[in-house]
Amino acid sequence: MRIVKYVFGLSVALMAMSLQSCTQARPENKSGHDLWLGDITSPVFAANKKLLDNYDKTLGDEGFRIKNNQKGDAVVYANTEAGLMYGTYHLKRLYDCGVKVDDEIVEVPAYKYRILNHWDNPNLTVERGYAGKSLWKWEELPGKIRPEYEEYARANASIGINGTVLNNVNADPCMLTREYLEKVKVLADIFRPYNIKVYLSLNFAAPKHLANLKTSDPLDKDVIKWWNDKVAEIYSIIPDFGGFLVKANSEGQSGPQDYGRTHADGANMIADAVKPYGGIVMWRAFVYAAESPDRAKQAVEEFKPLDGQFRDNVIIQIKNGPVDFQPREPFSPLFGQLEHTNIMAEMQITQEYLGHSNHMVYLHPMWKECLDSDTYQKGKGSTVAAETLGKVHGNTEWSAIAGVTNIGDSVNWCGHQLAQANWYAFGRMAWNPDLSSEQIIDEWLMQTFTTDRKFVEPVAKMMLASREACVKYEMPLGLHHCFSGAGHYGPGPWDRSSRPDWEPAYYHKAAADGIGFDRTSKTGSDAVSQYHEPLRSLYDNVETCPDELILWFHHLPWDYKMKSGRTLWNELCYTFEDGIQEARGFIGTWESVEKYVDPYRYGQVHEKLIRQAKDAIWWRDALMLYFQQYSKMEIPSDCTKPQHTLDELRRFRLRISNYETPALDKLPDYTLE
Ligand code: GCV
Repeated sequence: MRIVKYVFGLSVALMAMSLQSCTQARPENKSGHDLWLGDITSPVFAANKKLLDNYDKTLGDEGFRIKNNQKGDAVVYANTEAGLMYGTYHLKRLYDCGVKVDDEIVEVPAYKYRILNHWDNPNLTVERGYAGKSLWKWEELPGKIRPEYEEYARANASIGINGTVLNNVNADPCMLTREYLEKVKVLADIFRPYNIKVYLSLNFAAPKHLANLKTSDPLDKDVIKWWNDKVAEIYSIIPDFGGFLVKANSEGQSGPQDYGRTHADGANMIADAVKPYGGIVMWRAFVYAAESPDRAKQAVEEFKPLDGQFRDNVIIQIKNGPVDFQPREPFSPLFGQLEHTNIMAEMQITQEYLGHSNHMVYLHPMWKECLDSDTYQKGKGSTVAAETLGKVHGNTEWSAIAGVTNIGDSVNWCGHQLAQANWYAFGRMAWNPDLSSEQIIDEWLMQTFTTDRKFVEPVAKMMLASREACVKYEMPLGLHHCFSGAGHYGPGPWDRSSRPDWEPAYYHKAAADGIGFDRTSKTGSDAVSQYHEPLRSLYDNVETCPDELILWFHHLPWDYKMKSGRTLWNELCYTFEDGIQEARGFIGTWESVEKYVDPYRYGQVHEKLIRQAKDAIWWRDALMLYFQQYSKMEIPSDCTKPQHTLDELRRFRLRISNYETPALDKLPDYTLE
């Protein structure tokens, strides 16, 4: 038996049902378009929706206007059905949040392409997926259609998502076979009424794998022909196919460099193939080589020389930070280094490095920190948001943003009852990057639980604090990538790997003389020089570098005197301690709102918050006991006492794959007494 699934709260699920009934009953208007009427039983949907007779340029193809008519009823106006749909969802959101429409509302999405990236494999595993198996049941498609497919589309439409990449960037070539394209078509047909286009990740070596060509060289005429034919086939099956996402020459994936060609050669070949159909290519900048002395510099080193060589329908997809989705990274300097190339940001909604679906971490503050960061490329105001919106170089028609989803087939969709907030927040941010973290979490809580302020205020406060708490207990002061290689869950500062840049020691560089990665201009890797002034100097100078990134950019002695007056060692200990105490505090907050939540969701969240607080101590124990071997300093007596020895923690083995989150009872014993 299937338990009721909540999508951004039951209210949105109900909304979805209303939309379904209204889709079936849509009459034609005189302009030949359908009217989106809504459910007449709900006061909100009783409101009128009207397609505009004359195209209103301010609204474009997806925007809407809401105005009260003379009777005081709200009316949604738009140029398109998509606009009416988004307006209806917006009205529903206002209604659920108790907001009355007084003044006229005009909403237009900021980014043109608002895309989810699924890292789902054909065998139903999800790379870095912590919410069960893949939502896409490939073995059942195209014959059997699950109701979740349409529920997924509605949930996405309600927050403005208009594209989805269905499969993992570590792409199985089989996704491009006729057999799979017929399955993809079924999903595309279900998503189309919700204004969602389907995209696929491609395997660059597909011509070799699928057609036995001798090469996949992007300049080879047979290879070019193969891609052109394949793309024609795809569009004959899915006429509005969105295009491709590509991970090339990264972590073992094939790419143009295998044939002595550049990323531009590879991207352009695919871009030329999809261009006649209006398709795009999102080419990832996540590339790095094992032998490099500083992985954080590599995206700029690879892509800056190619600036201006990419076709206009290529968008370079850049992770928010220069390394890999750590709880805090400075923004990727590549956002400020290209002038004649379209760029987009890739955020990670799934919590690969933030406690998977065991930890409650509201991610919007992290993404907003990146989007609001100023690259200074063209002087003040060249923020990452402005760059990716195309406002800095005047290429707004290619503005795009991607989020690696946290969605699976788990009953609550995202593995943790509060993790849907991140899916929701990503969509809202893609629609409007100026929305505050406070507003988004307020909206989500009201739609998902209750509008009672006695619930919303404390829980919003807790969720707003959660990202910073996670930073404190996983990577204080910019200390990054100390994760266990086992699924990137929990600490493993001692871990070894087949590649140096997959080992924590490559990043923390703990030794008798201190800790941290020296990226300064004089003694370090000079990664600071990939940032424009005044950031370059700000980060380069240890006196001005912000504490939260100090060990990202500097290698400092254990007794270095911090701005607080404490030694670096003590500052690390007390930052961990703050993280531990904050995580413990979340449990009390949740207990204080028990009466507002149903027992099922209350219990699930409570259990996980307890584990989160225990994990915070585990992180502190592992890192500080390990570093103590070098610092020879003591953990201050007013900090939480370690509960395990270094040896015990080193012996602990978490046996999980990259496709799952650990069961709570498989984690090290900790007590919160
Ligand atoms: C899909 C990190 C993750 C990988 C992921 C990769 C990427 O390295 O650990 O699982 O692969 O990023 O973004 O391509």
